[in-house]
Amino acid sequence: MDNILRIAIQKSGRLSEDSLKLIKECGIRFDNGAGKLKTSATNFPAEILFLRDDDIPGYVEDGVAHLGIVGENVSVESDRDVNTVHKLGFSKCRLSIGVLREHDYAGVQDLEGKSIATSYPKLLGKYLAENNVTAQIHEISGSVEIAPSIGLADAVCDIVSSGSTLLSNGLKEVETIFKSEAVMIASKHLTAGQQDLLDQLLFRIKSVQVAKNNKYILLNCPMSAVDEITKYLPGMKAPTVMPLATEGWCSIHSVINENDFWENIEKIRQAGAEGILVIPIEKMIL
Ligand code: PRT
Ligand code: ZN
Repeated sequence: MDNILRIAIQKSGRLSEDSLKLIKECGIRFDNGAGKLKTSATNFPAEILFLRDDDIPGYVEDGVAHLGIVGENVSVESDRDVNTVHKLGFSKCRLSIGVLREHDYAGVQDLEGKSIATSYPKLLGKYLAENNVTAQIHEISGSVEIAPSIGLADAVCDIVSSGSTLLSNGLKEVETIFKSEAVMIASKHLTAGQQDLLDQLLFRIKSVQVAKNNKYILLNCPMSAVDEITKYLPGMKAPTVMPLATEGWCSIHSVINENDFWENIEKIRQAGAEGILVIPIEKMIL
Protein backbone atom coordinates (compact mmCIF):
# COMPACT_ATOMS: atom_id res chain seq x y z
CA MET A 1 0.00 0.00 0.00
CA ASP A 2 2.43 2.58 -1.27
CA ASN A 3 0.01 5.35 -1.96
CA ILE A 4 -1.99 5.63 1.18
CA LEU A 5 -1.21 7.40 4.46
CA ARG A 6 -2.39 5.73 7.62
CA ILE A 7 -2.82 8.38 10.33
CA ALA A 8 -3.17 7.34 13.98
CA ILE A 9 -5.07 9.63 16.31
CA GLN A 10 -6.31 9.27 19.89
CA LYS A 11 -9.61 7.42 20.09
CA SER A 12 -11.04 9.33 23.00
CA GLY A 13 -9.35 11.83 25.25
CA ARG A 14 -7.92 15.31 25.33
CA LEU A 15 -6.36 15.12 21.86
CA SER A 16 -9.26 13.55 19.98
CA GLU A 17 -11.46 16.51 19.17
CA ASP A 18 -8.66 18.83 18.02
CA SER A 19 -7.00 16.05 16.00
CA LEU A 20 -10.22 15.35 14.10
CA LYS A 21 -10.85 19.06 13.66
CA LEU A 22 -7.39 19.60 12.18
CA ILE A 23 -7.83 16.76 9.68
CA LYS A 24 -11.25 18.15 8.68
CA GLU A 25 -9.88 21.69 8.34
CA CYS A 26 -7.33 20.27 5.91
CA GLY A 27 -10.29 19.37 3.71
CA ILE A 28 -10.03 15.63 4.36
CA ARG A 29 -13.48 14.07 4.62
CA PHE A 30 -14.28 10.76 6.26
CA ASP A 31 -17.03 9.01 8.15
CA ASN A 32 -16.16 8.76 11.83
CA GLY A 33 -19.05 6.66 13.01
CA ALA A 34 -19.03 6.19 16.79
CA GLY A 35 -16.97 3.28 18.03
CA LYS A 36 -15.07 2.76 14.79
CA LEU A 37 -11.40 1.83 15.06
CA LYS A 38 -10.55 2.64 11.46
CA THR A 39 -12.03 4.76 8.73
CA SER A 40 -11.09 5.73 5.18
CA ALA A 41 -11.01 9.27 3.84
CA THR A 42 -13.27 9.81 0.87
CA ASN A 43 -11.30 12.55 -0.91
CA PHE A 44 -7.64 11.94 0.08
CA PRO A 45 -5.64 8.68 0.06
CA ALA A 46 -5.67 8.30 3.83
CA GLU A 47 -6.96 5.99 6.53
CA ILE A 48 -7.48 7.05 10.11
CA LEU A 49 -6.81 4.69 13.00
CA PHE A 50 -8.30 5.45 16.42
CA LEU A 51 -5.96 4.29 19.21
CA ARG A 52 -4.89 4.84 22.84
CA ASP A 53 -2.41 7.71 22.77
CA ASP A 54 0.32 5.65 24.47
CA ASP A 55 0.22 3.11 21.63
CA ILE A 56 0.63 5.66 18.83
CA PRO A 57 4.46 6.13 18.86
CA GLY A 58 4.98 2.34 18.73
CA TYR A 59 2.58 1.91 15.81
CA VAL A 60 4.37 4.70 13.94
CA GLU A 61 7.81 3.25 14.69
CA ASP A 62 6.68 -0.14 13.36
CA GLY A 63 5.16 1.50 10.28
CA VAL A 64 1.67 0.11 11.04
CA ALA A 65 0.67 3.78 11.04
CA HIS A 66 2.64 6.21 8.87
CA LEU A 67 1.69 9.30 10.86
CA GLY A 68 0.43 9.96 14.35
CA ILE A 69 -0.88 12.85 16.38
CA VAL A 70 0.21 12.64 19.99
CA GLY A 71 1.37 14.77 22.93
CA GLU A 72 5.09 15.49 22.68
CA ASN A 73 5.34 14.30 26.30
CA VAL A 74 4.07 10.84 25.29
CA SER A 75 6.21 10.71 22.16
CA VAL A 76 9.46 11.67 23.92
CA GLU A 77 8.78 9.42 26.91
CA SER A 78 8.10 6.47 24.60
CA ASP A 79 11.62 6.87 23.18
CA ARG A 80 10.51 5.37 19.87
CA ASP A 81 12.46 5.89 16.68
CA VAL A 82 10.14 8.31 14.85
CA ASN A 83 10.43 11.75 13.25
CA THR A 84 8.64 14.71 14.82
CA VAL A 85 7.50 16.53 11.69
CA HIS A 86 5.34 19.38 12.97
CA LYS A 87 4.09 21.07 16.13
CA LEU A 88 0.33 21.42 16.07
CA GLY A 89 -0.30 24.15 18.65
CA PHE A 90 -3.03 22.45 20.69
CA SER A 91 -3.14 20.44 23.96
CA LYS A 92 -0.43 22.64 25.42
CA CYS A 93 0.69 21.55 28.87
CA ARG A 94 3.85 21.09 30.92
CA LEU A 95 5.46 18.27 32.87
CA SER A 96 6.23 19.62 36.32
CA ILE A 97 7.47 18.56 39.70
CA GLY A 98 5.16 19.26 42.61
CA VAL A 99 5.80 18.99 46.33
CA LEU A 100 3.52 19.32 49.37
CA ARG A 101 2.54 22.95 49.88
CA GLU A 102 4.05 23.08 53.36
CA HIS A 103 7.43 21.87 52.06
CA ASP A 104 9.92 24.69 52.24
CA TYR A 105 11.37 24.13 48.76
CA ALA A 106 14.63 25.93 47.97
CA GLY A 107 15.69 24.33 44.69
CA VAL A 108 16.21 21.15 42.73
CA GLN A 109 18.90 19.92 45.16
CA ASP A 110 16.09 19.52 47.73
CA LEU A 111 14.96 16.47 45.75
CA GLU A 112 18.20 14.61 46.56
CA GLY A 113 17.36 11.25 48.16
CA LYS A 114 13.60 11.83 47.86
CA SER A 115 11.04 9.62 46.13
CA ILE A 116 9.08 11.05 43.20
CA ALA A 117 5.91 9.47 41.77
CA THR A 118 5.45 9.79 38.02
CA SER A 119 4.18 8.22 34.81
CA TYR A 120 7.16 9.77 33.01
CA PRO A 121 10.23 7.94 34.39
CA LYS A 122 12.44 8.62 31.35
CA LEU A 123 11.82 12.36 31.15
CA LEU A 124 12.16 12.70 34.92
CA GLY A 125 15.31 10.55 35.02
CA LYS A 126 16.93 12.69 32.35
CA TYR A 127 16.05 15.91 34.20
CA LEU A 128 17.43 14.61 37.50
CA ALA A 129 20.64 13.40 35.85
CA GLU A 130 21.14 16.78 34.16
CA ASN A 131 20.81 18.43 37.55
CA ASN A 132 23.06 15.93 39.33
CA VAL A 133 20.28 14.85 41.66
CA THR A 134 19.79 11.26 42.75
CA ALA A 135 16.19 10.48 43.66
CA GLN A 136 14.04 7.40 43.67
CA ILE A 137 11.59 7.31 40.78
CA HIS A 138 8.29 5.63 41.65
CA GLU A 139 6.55 4.76 38.41
CA ILE A 140 2.76 4.74 38.60
CA SER A 141 0.31 4.90 35.75
CA GLY A 142 -2.39 7.22 37.07
CA SER A 143 -3.66 9.38 39.96
CA VAL A 144 -0.10 10.50 40.54
CA GLU A 145 -1.06 13.63 42.46
CA ILE A 146 -2.40 11.68 45.40
CA ALA A 147 0.97 9.99 46.11
CA PRO A 148 2.44 12.52 48.60
CA SER A 149 -0.70 12.85 50.72
CA ILE A 150 -0.96 9.06 51.19
CA GLY A 151 2.75 8.74 51.93
CA LEU A 152 3.67 6.90 48.72
CA ALA A 153 6.21 9.51 47.62
CA ASP A 154 7.69 12.85 48.65
CA ALA A 155 6.96 14.57 45.36
CA VAL A 156 5.22 14.10 42.02
CA CYS A 157 6.16 14.73 38.42
CA ASP A 158 3.03 15.03 36.31
CA ILE A 159 1.28 16.91 33.53
CA VAL A 160 -0.02 20.33 34.57
CA SER A 161 -2.31 22.57 32.62
CA SER A 162 -4.28 25.01 34.83
CA GLY A 163 -2.55 23.83 38.03
CA SER A 164 -5.84 23.17 39.82
CA THR A 165 -5.24 19.42 40.24
CA LEU A 166 -1.97 20.07 42.06
CA LEU A 167 -3.66 22.69 44.20
CA SER A 168 -6.59 20.50 45.17
CA ASN A 169 -4.15 17.77 46.25
CA GLY A 170 -2.26 20.10 48.57
CA LEU A 171 0.72 20.39 46.20
CA LYS A 172 2.66 23.29 44.69
CA GLU A 173 4.47 23.34 41.36
CA VAL A 174 8.19 23.85 41.88
CA GLU A 175 9.95 22.87 38.63
CA THR A 176 8.82 22.67 35.02
CA ILE A 177 10.86 19.98 33.31
CA PHE A 178 9.23 19.74 29.86
CA LYS A 179 6.85 21.87 27.79
CA SER A 180 4.52 19.96 25.53
CA GLU A 181 1.93 20.33 22.81
CA ALA A 182 0.38 18.00 20.26
CA VAL A 183 2.84 17.01 17.54
CA MET A 184 2.68 15.11 14.30
CA ILE A 185 5.09 12.18 14.23
CA ALA A 186 6.01 10.19 11.15
CA SER A 187 7.52 6.81 10.40
CA LYS A 188 11.15 6.85 9.28
CA HIS A 189 10.30 4.39 6.52
CA LEU A 190 7.89 6.29 4.28
CA THR A 191 7.89 5.46 0.60
CA ALA A 192 8.40 8.32 -1.87
CA GLY A 193 4.63 8.30 -2.51
CA GLN A 194 3.83 8.53 1.21
CA GLN A 195 6.38 11.31 1.71
CA ASP A 196 4.69 13.21 -1.09
CA LEU A 197 1.28 12.79 0.60
CA LEU A 198 2.80 13.91 3.92
CA ASP A 199 4.19 17.05 2.22
CA GLN A 200 0.74 17.81 0.83
CA LEU A 201 -0.81 17.33 4.26
CA LEU A 202 1.80 19.54 5.97
CA PHE A 203 1.21 22.26 3.39
CA ARG A 204 -2.50 22.19 4.24
CA ILE A 205 -1.85 22.15 8.01
CA LYS A 206 0.47 25.15 7.76
CA SER A 207 -2.10 27.08 5.68
CA VAL A 208 -4.75 26.44 8.32
CA GLN A 209 -2.38 27.43 11.15
CA VAL A 210 -1.28 30.69 9.49
CA ALA A 211 -4.90 31.58 8.76
CA LYS A 212 -5.83 31.11 12.42
CA ASN A 213 -3.21 33.68 13.45
CA ASN A 214 -4.42 36.30 11.00
CA LYS A 215 -7.61 38.26 10.34
CA TYR A 216 -8.95 39.95 7.25
CA ILE A 217 -9.58 43.63 7.94
CA LEU A 218 -11.65 46.14 5.94
CA LEU A 219 -12.10 49.80 6.79
CA ASN A 220 -13.06 53.15 5.31
CA CYS A 221 -10.92 56.28 5.62
CA PRO A 222 -10.25 59.64 3.98
CA MET A 223 -7.67 59.40 1.15
CA SER A 224 -5.39 61.66 3.20
CA ALA A 225 -5.12 58.96 5.92
CA VAL A 226 -4.07 56.08 3.64
CA ASP A 227 -0.31 56.44 4.15
CA GLU A 228 -0.57 56.58 7.92
CA ILE A 229 -2.98 53.64 8.14
CA THR A 230 -1.04 51.37 5.78
CA LYS A 231 1.97 51.69 8.11
CA TYR A 232 0.01 49.45 10.49
CA LEU A 233 -1.47 47.21 7.78
CA PRO A 234 1.32 46.00 5.53
CA GLY A 235 -0.81 43.04 4.37
CA MET A 236 0.63 40.06 2.52
CA LYS A 237 2.23 42.25 -0.15
CA ALA A 238 0.55 45.65 0.26
CA PRO A 239 -2.99 46.55 1.27
CA THR A 240 -5.71 46.94 -1.37
CA VAL A 241 -6.96 50.54 -1.58
CA MET A 242 -10.23 51.12 -3.44
CA PRO A 243 -12.15 54.38 -3.97
CA LEU A 244 -15.53 54.79 -2.29
CA ALA A 245 -18.50 56.41 -4.05
CA THR A 246 -18.01 59.38 -1.69
CA GLU A 247 -15.40 61.81 -3.08
CA GLY A 248 -12.09 61.81 -1.15
CA TRP A 249 -12.78 58.50 0.66
CA CYS A 250 -11.51 54.97 0.13
CA SER A 251 -11.72 51.47 1.50
CA ILE A 252 -8.59 49.59 2.66
CA HIS A 253 -8.49 45.78 2.73
CA SER A 254 -5.63 43.95 4.40
CA VAL A 255 -4.53 41.13 6.69
CA ILE A 256 -3.55 41.72 10.30
CA ASN A 257 -1.81 39.40 12.71
CA GLU A 258 -3.93 38.41 15.69
CA ASN A 259 -1.11 39.32 18.08
CA ASP A 260 -0.76 42.85 16.69
CA PHE A 261 -4.48 43.41 16.45
CA TRP A 262 -5.42 45.25 19.67
CA GLU A 263 -2.20 47.23 19.69
CA ASN A 264 -2.69 48.53 16.16
CA ILE A 265 -6.45 48.94 15.99
CA GLU A 266 -6.39 52.01 18.24
CA LYS A 267 -3.68 53.66 16.11
CA ILE A 268 -5.67 52.89 12.96
CA ARG A 269 -8.80 54.49 14.46
CA GLN A 270 -6.86 57.54 15.56
CA ALA A 271 -5.49 57.90 12.04
CA GLY A 272 -9.07 58.30 10.77
CA ALA A 273 -10.39 54.80 10.02
CA GLU A 274 -14.14 54.19 10.28
CA GLY A 275 -16.46 51.22 9.79
CA ILE A 276 -13.76 48.67 10.61
CA LEU A 277 -14.69 45.04 9.89
CA VAL A 278 -12.52 42.13 11.05
CA ILE A 279 -13.23 38.73 9.53
CA PRO A 280 -11.71 35.29 10.21
CA ILE A 281 -9.66 33.70 7.43
CA GLU A 282 -10.16 30.01 6.67
CA LYS A 283 -6.99 29.25 4.66
CA MET A 284 -3.95 31.36 3.85
CA ILE A 285 -1.44 30.33 1.18
CA LEU A 286 1.78 32.29 1.49
O1 PRT B 1 -6.99 6.83 26.95
P1 PRT B 1 -5.69 7.36 26.47
O2 PRT B 1 -4.50 6.59 26.98
O3 PRT B 1 -5.69 7.55 24.98
O4 PRT B 1 -5.58 8.85 27.05
P2 PRT B 1 -4.87 9.42 28.37
O5 PRT B 1 -5.87 9.40 29.47
O6 PRT B 1 -3.55 8.77 28.59
O7 PRT B 1 -4.54 10.90 27.92
P3 PRT B 1 -5.38 12.26 28.00
O8 PRT B 1 -6.48 12.23 27.00
O9 PRT B 1 -5.72 12.58 29.42
O10 PRT B 1 -4.24 13.29 27.55
C1 PRT B 1 -3.70 13.25 26.27
C2 PRT B 1 -2.62 14.32 26.18
O11 PRT B 1 -3.20 15.61 26.41
C3 PRT B 1 -1.51 14.24 27.19
O12 PRT B 1 -0.51 13.29 26.84
C4 PRT B 1 -0.95 15.66 27.14
O13 PRT B 1 -0.06 15.81 26.04
C5 PRT B 1 -2.19 16.50 26.85
N1 PRT B 1 -2.71 17.25 28.02
C6 PRT B 1 -2.99 18.59 28.01
C7 PRT B 1 -2.99 16.77 29.25
C8 PRT B 1 -3.46 17.85 30.00
N2 PRT B 1 -3.45 18.96 29.21
C9 PRT B 1 -3.85 17.62 31.39
N3 PRT B 1 -4.26 18.57 32.05
N4 PRT B 1 -2.90 15.54 29.78
C10 PRT B 1 -3.28 15.33 31.04
N5 PRT B 1 -3.74 16.31 31.88
C11 PRT B 1 -4.13 15.87 33.26
C12 PRT B 1 -2.90 15.68 34.17
O14 PRT B 1 -2.42 14.36 34.10
C13 PRT B 1 -3.47 15.99 35.55
O15 PRT B 1 -4.10 14.87 36.11
O16 PRT B 1 -4.93 16.84 33.88
C14 PRT B 1 -4.52 17.03 35.24
C15 PRT B 1 -3.89 18.39 35.41
O17 PRT B 1 -4.70 19.40 34.86
P4 PRT B 1 -4.83 20.82 35.58
O18 PRT B 1 -5.58 21.67 34.60
O19 PRT B 1 -5.62 20.59 36.84
O20 PRT B 1 -3.44 21.34 35.87
ZN1 ZN C 1 -2.72 7.39 27.53
